[in-house]
Amino acid sequence: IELESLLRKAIKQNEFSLYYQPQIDPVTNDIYGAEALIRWENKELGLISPGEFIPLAEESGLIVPIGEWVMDEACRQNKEWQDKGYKPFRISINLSLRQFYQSDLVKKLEQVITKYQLDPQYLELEITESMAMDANTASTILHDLKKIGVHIAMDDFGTGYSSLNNLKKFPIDHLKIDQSFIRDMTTDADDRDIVSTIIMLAHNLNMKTIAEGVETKEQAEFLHSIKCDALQGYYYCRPLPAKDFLDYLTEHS
Ligand code: G
Ligand code: G
Ligand code: MN
Ligand code: NA
Repeated sequence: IELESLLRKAIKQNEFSLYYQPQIDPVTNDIYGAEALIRWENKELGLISPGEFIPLAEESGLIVPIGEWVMDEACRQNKEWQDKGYKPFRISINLSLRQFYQSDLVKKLEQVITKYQLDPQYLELEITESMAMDANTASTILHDLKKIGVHIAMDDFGTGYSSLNNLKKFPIDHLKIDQSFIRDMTTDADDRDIVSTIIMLAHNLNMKTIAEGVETKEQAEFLHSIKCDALQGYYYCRPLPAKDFLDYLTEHS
C-alpha cells in the first residue's frame, strides 16, 4: 500500500526516467535499434527496479498512465535525436498485459506519433508470449497496431507459451531470443541448437531476430555466424540514461 501511494505520486512528481540500451548489427557494427527501459528514482527509497514496481503498477492499474508516459517520452526522445541529425533508429518500448488490452492503445499511439511527427517505423512495441495467450484477440490488436505502421517484437521468446501456429498468424517483426538461451550457449550444445533453430524459424517466417543478454565476445561471434540480426547486452553496452546514450551515439556514428 505504502509503495503504491509512492508510485501514484511518482507520476506527478516526474520520478521516472528512461534508460536506453543499444542493439547492434553484427555485420556492420552499426546501431540497429535501442530498447527503452524505465527507471524509478524516489527521494526516500532510492532507485527502485522495474522488476519490483511494474508488477505492482500492473495490479493497481497505474501501469496505464506510466505506460503512456513511457510511450510519450520514448517518441519525444527519438524525435529529438533525429532532429539533432543522428541516423534514425528504432526505439522499442515494453508493453504490459493491461496496456496491450486497453481499448484505446492504438488511438493513444497515433496521438503520440502525430504529436512528435515521428515516422512510426521508428517505434517498436515489445509484447511477451503470455500476453498473446488469447490468440484471436491478440491477433486483432497486433494487426491494428501494424496498420498504424509501428513495429512489433515478441520479447523473451522461448520462455513462455508459444504456439507456432500463432507465430505464423501474428504480424511480428522481431523475435527477441530470451537471455537464458544466450547465457548457456557457449557451454551447452542444446542451447546453441535451440538458438540456431529459432533464428532459422524466424527467417523462414520473414521475421528478424534480436539476441538478448549478450555478455561475451564468444556469444557475439557465434550469434553473428548463425545470422542473428541484432545483438543486445552488456558486451556492447549497459542500459544508459539519455544523456550518456547520446555520448554513445556520438562515439559510434
Ligand atoms: O531493465 P531491467 O532489467 O531492470 O527490466 C526489468 C523488467 O522490467 C524487464 O522485464 C523489462 O521488460 C521490464 N520493463 C522495463 N521497462 C519497462 C516499461 O517501460 N514498461 C513495462 N511494462 N515493463 C518494463
Ligand atoms: O524482459 P526484458 O527483456 O524487457 O528485460 C530486459 C532486461 O535485461 C533489462 O532489465 C536489462 O537491464 C537486462 N539486460 C540487458 N542486457 C543484459 C545482459 O547482457 N545481461 C543481463 N544479465 N541482463 C541484461
Ligand atoms: Mn524487453
Ligand atoms: Na526480454
